[in-house]
Parts: sequence; structure tokens; C-alpha cells
Amino acid sequence: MAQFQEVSKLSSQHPKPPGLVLQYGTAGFRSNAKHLDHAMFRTGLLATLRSKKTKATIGVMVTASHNPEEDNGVKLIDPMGNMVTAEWEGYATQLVNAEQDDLLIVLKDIIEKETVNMSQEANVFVGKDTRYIMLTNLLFVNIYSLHYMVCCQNTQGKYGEPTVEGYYRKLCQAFIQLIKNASNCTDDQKHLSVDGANGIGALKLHEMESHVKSELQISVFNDGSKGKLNYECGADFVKMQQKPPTGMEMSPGERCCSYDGDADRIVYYYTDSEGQFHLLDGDKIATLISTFLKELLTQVGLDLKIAVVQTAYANGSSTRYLEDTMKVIVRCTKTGVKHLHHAAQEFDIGVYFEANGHGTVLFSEVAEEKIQLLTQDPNTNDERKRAAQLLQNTINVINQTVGDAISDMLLIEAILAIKGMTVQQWDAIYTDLPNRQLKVKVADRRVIDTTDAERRAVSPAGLQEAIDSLVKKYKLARSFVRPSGTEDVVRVYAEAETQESADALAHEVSLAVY
Ligand code: NG1
Ligand code: ZN
Repeated sequence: MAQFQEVSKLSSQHPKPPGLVLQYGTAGFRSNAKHLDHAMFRTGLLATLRSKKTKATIGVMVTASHNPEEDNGVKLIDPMGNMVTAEWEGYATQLVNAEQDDLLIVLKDIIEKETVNMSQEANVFVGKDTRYIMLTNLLFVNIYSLHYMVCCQNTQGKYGEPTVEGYYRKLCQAFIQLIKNASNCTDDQKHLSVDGANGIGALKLHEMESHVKSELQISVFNDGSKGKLNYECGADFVKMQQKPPTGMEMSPGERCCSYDGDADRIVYYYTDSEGQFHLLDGDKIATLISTFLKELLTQVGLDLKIAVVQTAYANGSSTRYLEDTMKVIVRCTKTGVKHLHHAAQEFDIGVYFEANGHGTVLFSEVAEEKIQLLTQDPNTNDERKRAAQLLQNTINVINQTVGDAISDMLLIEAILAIKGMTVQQWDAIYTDLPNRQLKVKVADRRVIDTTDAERRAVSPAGLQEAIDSLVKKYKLARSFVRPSGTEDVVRVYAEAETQESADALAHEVSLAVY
């Protein structure tokens, strides 16, 4: 077929470095950008097949999120705006790792297995962050609104207009509606400092700021005009270093937040009058949002099941608070949004956040319908109607296709304003257990295999027993190891009653990994 000859010719212009093996990991293919040319090209090919197969628009996202500027990555987005299925992740790995001469064989194999109709039209949207990429003929749309746009495109506008402007208009309108329920907001409460990680989020914030200016004044730092992407700034830096980003002016008690390079993570923080830094991570965000939603559900009197989905990295205090005090269902999944997203879909309302600030809220169709009906029901009393409208606007402000820092930020800002809550009061809901994360370089990280949502190691033999006996030495301690899906390292996590204990435990467990 002529199209295969064309593929063959073009692929030779994007040759695979012989012997290089890439894995479709937690967030697609990710590596130093100079190793990715063939992966970009071949992922594009697969996107076309996926589009033909699903008869829908598929997204290709080019980003390495919080990783250094030199890295890049690529992942596929399915018709409803979520990550591609595990089966197709497998095809992606096969296709990208095929040696140059085998490419067509692998490609034809996928077409046959999936009975792809090659005469079907294909539609692919491509998004990127601010990293430089050498790709031709790409339609550049912006970052996390891409998931939204893929979804809009495939639902004939039911979810919203498939344009960047349409996206921000929808979020901002819902935010303005929500904030009408806040009384007596002071100028201090209306101000927020944002660290844009020198990435795409800062650019997008400048564009959407004017829509919310009357209710939220944003000062953007690390907006990409001077600094390097993710360098000593951004959500990952702040979370891992547990300190403010460079380039940010902070006064005591002031509410601040950081995005990551592709603006799908957000963490909040402030320094107190003694100069002590306080981090409000994804767990604190999930707690704030789920408390707000649970209260509204009680007010509307709807029997909808709400759950919070976390990973093994969730701080033990957050899990305990959610289960014991808040009495909400808590689920733990493997690392990576696709796993959390999947688990959250099992509930009427699923709030999912990774501790690093990656997350969103999902509402089932049934939940959305019940809420909508209540907002229109003439027999509903004012209190119930107000609560139903708040739920409705929460649905509109949140990006249900994937976590988006701007959308999450607007929801958090609205909740704080409505509850009249300062960042300190939010922080005081529970106290984090001191924790430490370390990275360990090993010869082959794949020798570590885990189970129980990555909380226990099943191989190599003896590793879990070693971790168990180290954990026993400390109070309120917990520790686990897992191979990273985005970097060539093993990650070690430890928490304990004191920072010294958490640090010591993390260090001892890293030694056990060698
Ligand atoms: P890996 O490298 O698999 O740990 C990291 C984050 C994930 C997720 C992905 C994608 C941690 C511990 N891991 O995955 O949560 O955000 O990157 O960006 O934060
Ligand atoms: Zn990211």
C-alpha cells in the first residue's frame, strides 16, 4: 500500500537509535529530548491508528511536565480526554522500540489485531508545553485544555466549546458564580501569588487573568521571562525540597501556590511569622475539596457516594483524617493519574489527588443529573437550592478530563472564599507526618516488583522483610520503594513521628535497595 511506503520513507528521517529501549511509563514516553525523535514520530503514527479505530479525535501531548528542560515526553489522550488504554500503551511500547527494519511489521500487526479500517478518516490534536520540539505540521494547541478539547470535540460540544478561549470562559464563569456565595472577602483574601515554574501555566494565567480580576488578583512569578523551566521552582521542587521556589516574593502568612512545567500539578504554601515554611500538598487539597463537597451533599440531602482516591505517597495523617474524622471512603491506587482516574470513576463523586498536587474531581452522570434536577426543582427550599447550585458550579469549574492547575486553583480559591477560611486554618485541619522521599540509582530498577498499590515489594527476595524490620524501629512509621515510571531511579518514601526519624528511615531503606 502506498501509505506504508510513505511511512517507511518518513520514518527513516526519524531513525531509532539502535538498541535504545523506551517504556510507555506513568506518563507516556519520557527521556532526554535527544533520544525521542523516533518516539514522537511513531507515537504520531499510533495516534492516527487509534483515531481510525475509535472514529474519534485523539490527542498527542508533548511534555515532560516537572522534569528538567532538557527532557521531553509524549503521551496519547483517548476520545473522552483521558489516558489511552493499557492495551494501546502496550502497542505504543512495541512500536517505539521496533528496530527500523521491523517498524512496518509491528505497525501492520497492530492494524490487524485491532481490525483498524485504514480508509477511515483520522483526526489528531497535538498539544505541547514550552519546551522546544522539532516537529513539523503540528497544530499547536495549549496544554491541559487539550484533554478538555479532545473531549469537547468528541461530544459535539456537550462538554463545552473545543477552543482555548471556550475553555477559560467556562472555568471563569463558574468561578465567578461560586464566589458570589462568599461574603466579606478582604483584599488580602482576594490576592494570590503564583509560581508558574517558567512553564506554560504562567502564559495561560496571563491570558485568563482578566476574566476573574474583580474577584481574584494574581501575581505571577517565574513566568518564563527570565528563568529556566522547572529550575529551582515549580510544584515538584517545592514539594520535594519543602521550601519556597526561588524568584518568589512572599510575606508572612501570604497564600502562594506553585504549578509544574505543564500546569497539571498545584501545591499551596505560606511562611509563618517565624519564617517557618508550611506546605499544603495534594492531600491537603483533596481534604479541603472533599470536606466542601460532603457538606454540600448533606445540605442537598442527596445520597451520593463520595470517595477520595490517593496513592501510597499520601501522608498517613491525611488518610487517617479522611477515614476517621471525615468518614469518607479512601482508596489507594498505583502511582500515575490514569490509575487514580480509573478508581475515582467507580463513585458518584471521586476526588483524586496525588500528594504532589496532580488531581481533579469526577462526577458520575447520575450525580450530575440529580444535581441539575435539584437546581431546577421549584419545590426545593432555598438552602438546598443554594447547595445544589454550588455543586453545579463546582462541576463547571473543574476539569473532569484531567487535573489542571488553573482549574484546581479556581476551585480551591472559591472554597476558601466561601468558607471564609485562611490558608493557616486550612493547614490546621490535620498535621502532616514528617516524611522524606529519596531517589536511588540502581543498575536495573525493573528488578523491583511491587504489590498492594505499590506499598509492598514482592521482589527482589528479602527486600520487603528488610523494610519491615527497619520500619519497626520508628514510631508511626511507614516506608515503601518502587521503580519510577518517568526516571531511571528507584523511589524511596518514608514517614515517621519526627523528621529525624523519617530521614533516617528513608536513608536506611535506600541502603537496603542496593
Ligand atoms: P514516577 O516517576 O513514576 O514516580 C512521577 C510522579 C507521579 C506522576 C508522574 C507523571 C511521584 C512520586 N511520582 O511518577 O505521581 O506525577 O511523575 O508526571 O510524585
Ligand atoms: Zn505535570
